[in-house]
Amino acid sequence: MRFHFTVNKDAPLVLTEEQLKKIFKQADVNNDNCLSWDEVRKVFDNLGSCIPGVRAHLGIWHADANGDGKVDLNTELDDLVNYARGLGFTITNKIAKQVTA
Ligand SMILES: [Ca+2]
Ligand SMILES: [Ca+2]
Repeated sequence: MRFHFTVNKDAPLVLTEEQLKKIFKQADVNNDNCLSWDEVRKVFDNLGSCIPGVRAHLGIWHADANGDGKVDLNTELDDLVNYARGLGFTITNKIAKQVTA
């Protein structure tokens, strides 16, 4: 089967909104339907950020509409995803199986 890409095939594949949503939803390890700083930090760490702790702070700051210091997966996730998308993370081997599963 052949796939056609409009982008240069050597260019890294930037994570889509849907893929980022999936990654963040899987990051809720204690299943409280919120992402804590630590849970967000792990995501940015897996995405290959050099400064995952700072990214987690900024991401939560962008998304935390009700100010409880966490990102609610039902109401606040979109803003966190938008923030992460703006950083242009690409699919690495480490996360490929996570987004294709
Ligand atoms: Ca959680
Ligand atoms: Ca919140």
